[in-house]
Amino acid sequence: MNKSILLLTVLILSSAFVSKGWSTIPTGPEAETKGLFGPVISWPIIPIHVTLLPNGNVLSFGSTVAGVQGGYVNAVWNPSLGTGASAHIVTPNAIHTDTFCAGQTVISSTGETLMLGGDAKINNKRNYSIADANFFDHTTNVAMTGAPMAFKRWYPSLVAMANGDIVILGGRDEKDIPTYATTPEVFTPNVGFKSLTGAVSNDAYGVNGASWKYPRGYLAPNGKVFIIGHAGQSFWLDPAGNGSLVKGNIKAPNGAWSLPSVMYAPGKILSIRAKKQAVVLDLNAPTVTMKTVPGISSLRFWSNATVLADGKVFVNGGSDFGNQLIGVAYNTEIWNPATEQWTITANSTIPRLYHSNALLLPDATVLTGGGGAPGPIKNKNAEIYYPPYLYKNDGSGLPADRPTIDLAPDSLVWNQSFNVTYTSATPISRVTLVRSGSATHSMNNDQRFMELSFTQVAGDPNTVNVVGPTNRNIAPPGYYMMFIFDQNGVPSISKLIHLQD
Ligand SMILES: [Cu+2]
Repeated sequence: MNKSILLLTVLILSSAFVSKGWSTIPTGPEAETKGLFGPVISWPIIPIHVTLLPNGNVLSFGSTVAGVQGGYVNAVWNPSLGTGASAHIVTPNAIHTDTFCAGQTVISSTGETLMLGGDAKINNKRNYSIADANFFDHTTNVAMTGAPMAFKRWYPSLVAMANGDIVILGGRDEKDIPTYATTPEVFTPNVGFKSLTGAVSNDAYGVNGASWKYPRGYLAPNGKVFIIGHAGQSFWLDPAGNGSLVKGNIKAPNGAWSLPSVMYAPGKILSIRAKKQAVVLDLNAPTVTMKTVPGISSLRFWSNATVLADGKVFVNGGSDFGNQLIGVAYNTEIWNPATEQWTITANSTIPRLYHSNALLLPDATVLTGGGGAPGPIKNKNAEIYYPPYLYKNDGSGLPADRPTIDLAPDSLVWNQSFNVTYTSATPISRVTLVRSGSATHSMNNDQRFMELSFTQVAGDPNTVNVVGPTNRNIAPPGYYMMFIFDQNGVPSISKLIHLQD
């Protein structure tokens, strides 16, 4: 598309919204234990897919501005401009691909958001698959097309690897007489796609157990991809050469493709299963172990799980029946990895069901939003959740003073130590790193959390020396939010850091 036409379209689309100014942290009783949701925010589309971009903006896509299925536009929210309409822009998808129900992740080496697969309409019927590869550039807010994948994919998963490659799993290939993309592919930036013909499987990402629907794959400490199936069976995918796949030793309780799993610590996955069950899978030892932990409070089909700045896991949304307003979980809950216990937390205003989303933001809040297309309600809106760590521990319900990061590097290599200069009323108690997320369909397998060790710089009360990630299987290349915490456990706004070669 001609750039001047594009710019004009952007201006026209964005001028339809009126600014409401900056958001402020809401206050209220119990905020220090339950957190709070802010007011409902209008969104220019249904945010079916959301990604935190390298510049701290949030990309969303998946519906039209009318809230109808169809990823022909990309919406970009700039949180530093507040939550009003002027903080959003909408740009046309320049190559007219429908990215509805695609898979997406940020490519570390280019900063582009890779959007793979999606939807096609044939004879006025929707949900046919496409093999399109789109690249969204956050510096121009424009998506452009590249050479396609070998397979059409509707509902694929993308897994960022230690060398910067991206492994693509699953998705439906043909619709009328259904076939599935049972051959994984590897995308190498600036090179292209390679099919893993040695790792074809109907069990791991094909017809069996609906395993083709956004397979839950995670880069593990051993450098391979661990897949926890919706039906419980685990798999190991090694993308080396032509790829190979073996069954894992673990079979988890039956789950659902509408229930989330999250890598909340290096090599550790909290997985929500059917019947409110939860398990922790530990991939750190040569043999994976599984531990049953206390379950969630309700069934929560189409809930989302988000690792917070402090390593706790926030679960929001869902209902007792998939995409129905029956047993809606307005409440939320936080899982503490230290105690493995859940705490019921604040209520949202809006049900968050199918095609809803959650994403940790650089200011340690959580963007929750979307739902619909199809669904009982069309949620062209979002709500920001403010976790308990943002509040004073004195019962006042007031926001706590936050430490601030004054100076930290923009990028890091592995095994690097670096200084962070800060302002805080009390000494720093923790430094954490959370990988920027890409979420859709109750899945956000890009997010990962780690604690960083640090020492106070001698004679300098405002500088800590931090040791960055040492292991690229635990911290693959990409964009990360670094938070510092004060003695009260209050996190700073993060510094976005690019971990790269
Ligand atoms: Cu979908």
